[in-house]
Amino acid sequence: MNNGRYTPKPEDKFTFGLWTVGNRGADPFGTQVREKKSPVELVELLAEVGAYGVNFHDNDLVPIDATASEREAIVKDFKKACDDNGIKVPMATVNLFYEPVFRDGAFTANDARVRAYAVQKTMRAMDLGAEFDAETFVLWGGREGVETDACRRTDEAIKRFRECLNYLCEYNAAQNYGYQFALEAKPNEPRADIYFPTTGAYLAFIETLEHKEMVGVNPEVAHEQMPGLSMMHAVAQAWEAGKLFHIDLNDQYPGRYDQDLRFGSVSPKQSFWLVKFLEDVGYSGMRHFDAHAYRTEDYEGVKEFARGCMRTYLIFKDKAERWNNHEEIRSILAEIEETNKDNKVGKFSPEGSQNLLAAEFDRVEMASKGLKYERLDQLTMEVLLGVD
Ligand code: DIG
Ligand code: MN
Ligand code: MN
Repeated sequence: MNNGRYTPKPEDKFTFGLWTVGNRGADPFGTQVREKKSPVELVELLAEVGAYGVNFHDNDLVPIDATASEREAIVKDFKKACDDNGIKVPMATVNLFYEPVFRDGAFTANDARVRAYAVQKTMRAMDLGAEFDAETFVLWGGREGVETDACRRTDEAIKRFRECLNYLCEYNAAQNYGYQFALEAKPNEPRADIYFPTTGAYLAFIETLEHKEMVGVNPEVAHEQMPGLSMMHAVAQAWEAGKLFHIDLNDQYPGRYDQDLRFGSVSPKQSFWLVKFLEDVGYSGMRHFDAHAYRTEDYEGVKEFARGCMRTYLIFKDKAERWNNHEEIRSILAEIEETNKDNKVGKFSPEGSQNLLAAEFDRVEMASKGLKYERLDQLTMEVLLGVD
């Protein structure tokens, strides 16, 4: 198994959240099955499996009721553990979803005090991340939503969310932290409906912000696949808009609760297209696995889970290279490109539009030739299945 070819290296930039390898296996129908590990022990585990970095919510590292001196000691110990193990902290985030105070939302809550507290908590989480030189700040609005739309007008919720983000962007500038904010969408769970349910919804919202240049997205595989969408298409749109600031990799059966399964363990073909896209465009950000091991596992199983995430990514990266260099695939792609060379619509001009209006198109001839996509997809499957 370990022939070295798919062994993670720092340049792969594989990261995990403390909450992922530290997940103790509780679910809505059962209590924890794994003992609690400290942040220092989790950093040691990540170093052992070959990860590049670790991420945290504020309270994954510093308990919400910690005193200033306790916070100081925790930060000191964690910094030492990261330094001793060569583990970076590329991303930080804030937990605005666990405490009862956020039961009606955080930035969109009806109680203005809750909104103010959520902004305060986020600023403090930004301060904490900055102590570790984190460059990306993820915001997942897990509680920003409703069970009943009787509670508030949706456009009012959007305005409140914008007000808090504009404020936090100003704080980022005032503190000279240089964070890129990455907004993470999810359609539902824990709320019956979460505002901004998809990455596309966030891309539209970002354009309405005062400091939109500071704000991008953090698409998650499971969250796009829950409603049956294509994760790669969401990522491609974010990339094309210059807004792919981070990514959460895992896997998911469409139409089910958020499963956060090991990367590539459910939908290898979709995972392959995603890895191929990221590698083809030269995405230089973190490959963050926001996933956790099965409830059946002990910590040796958790390590296998983490190794499996990274190994599968590297296997698909290798398959993408084979696909790009496959002779017959290249020849079919070249044929396809032939029909894309001329007759471009291009930029509008009055004269050009008159020419286009006068142009003759033989739509029967254009529809007459097969496009060889069956062969192209079969060859893709054979690359994936290792028979080619
Ligand atoms: C859930 O997918 C969310 C939270 O775990 C966290 O806020 C974010 C960070 O990647 N993902
Ligand atoms: Mn998730
Ligand atoms: Mn996530």
